[in-house]
Amino acid sequence: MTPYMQRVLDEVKARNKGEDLFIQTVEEVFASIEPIVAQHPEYEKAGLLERLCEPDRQISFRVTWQDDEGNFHTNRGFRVQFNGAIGPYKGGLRFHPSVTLDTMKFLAFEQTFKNALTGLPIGGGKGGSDFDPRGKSDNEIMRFCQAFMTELYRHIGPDVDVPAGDVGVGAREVGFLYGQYKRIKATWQNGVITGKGLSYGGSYFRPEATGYGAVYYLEEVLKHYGDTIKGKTVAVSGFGNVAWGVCEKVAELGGKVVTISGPDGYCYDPDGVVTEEKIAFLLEMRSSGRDRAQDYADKFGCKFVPGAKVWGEKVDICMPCAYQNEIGMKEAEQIVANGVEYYIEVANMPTTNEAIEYLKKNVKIVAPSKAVNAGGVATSALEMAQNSMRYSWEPAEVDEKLHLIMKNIHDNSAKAAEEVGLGYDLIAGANIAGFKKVAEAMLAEGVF
Ligand code: 2IT
Repeated sequence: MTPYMQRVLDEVKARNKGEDLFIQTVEEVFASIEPIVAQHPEYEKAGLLERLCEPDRQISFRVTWQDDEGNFHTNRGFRVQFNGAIGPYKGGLRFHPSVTLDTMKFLAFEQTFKNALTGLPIGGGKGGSDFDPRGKSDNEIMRFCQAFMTELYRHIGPDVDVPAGDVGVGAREVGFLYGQYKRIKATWQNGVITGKGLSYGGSYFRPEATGYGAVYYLEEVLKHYGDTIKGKTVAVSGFGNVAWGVCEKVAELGGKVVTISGPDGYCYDPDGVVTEEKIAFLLEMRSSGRDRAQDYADKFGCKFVPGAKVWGEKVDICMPCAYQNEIGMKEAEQIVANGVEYYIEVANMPTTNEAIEYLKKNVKIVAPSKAVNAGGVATSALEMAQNSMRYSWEPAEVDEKLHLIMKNIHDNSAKAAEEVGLGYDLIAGANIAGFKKVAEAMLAEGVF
């Protein structure tokens, strides 16, 4: 790390004490961009890294809602608008009891580089709440979403900040959130949230986009090694929107996902999550609000291991689709011992920095989530484009665009690492390519 980078990192640590997730992402990005920062003394003159590591603004607000018994509950809501250099802030909303400002900042920082990588004009933001959707009725979810949007609406807009879903926020929640925004503003402003239903301005393939995009990216990686997905076994964690899309696309291409998981444990299905019935059941599990993986094992009669993670199973490819830091050293060692070749992150920051370093040395290739899962937000940007045009592309057109975007993300990342002599390093490449674009825009726009 250059002395300038070290100084900024020290400042970041001092200023964000206790925000370990955020510091982890800054360290991860800094570890990759050194060769570029070293080549550009103008970054230091313009105080660029200092500005890059401080959110443009972070909003925290009270959300009070009423449950079905008439009791009132208060949660905390957030929106972090991290970097708007290349476009309106864009990023999902996460509803999960573990959400803190730290969670929002790490996700918004990641989002800044991810969004830059898509090649589309979107800045980085993230939001959410420590609300726990588990076990809540539809009406409770609706009242919470309405209360949340009653504050959030004043901070967003089609040219300002465009939220979407993330963990705990799917089609149902987006509908309630958007309905409340429209009620308050009394205008259509249909770019204002993405992941909308097809009947009110959503895009084809947005629900599938994160999972499909991840598999399109995986295909490019396999191509690099002269390999294909046919006949490969894949371990996936989680069973939400992202895992679902991965299962479906992997099956379509002749591979099979053999694990899914939830907070209660994991399922091992040697026949694969490949049939239409099994894939559709994942959606039912998500909409049931039970947050329970065992339902799959009960239904399809396969192995369920309570309280454990999927990473002890022997597979060819690992694609973590659940949650941050679910893979530490212990899991990484299992993965290596099982002879896994391709470690493809899908969830945001699923791997600790220590485990990443170890995996990089011991598996064929590690691909970073900010590139692999960028198909979700990229398709959100396609939704914004269609909304602005008052037009809707056919499903095949959207899928083709998503496919091309994922190929470009892979190729641009590979090239960015190659150019600084790092070879086929997809982590460094993604960080460098994303950073270069944001840095160029920040320099061009002057210091503010
Ligand atoms: O992490 C992510 O990229 C998302 N949750 C999707 C963000 C978006 O705006 O579609």
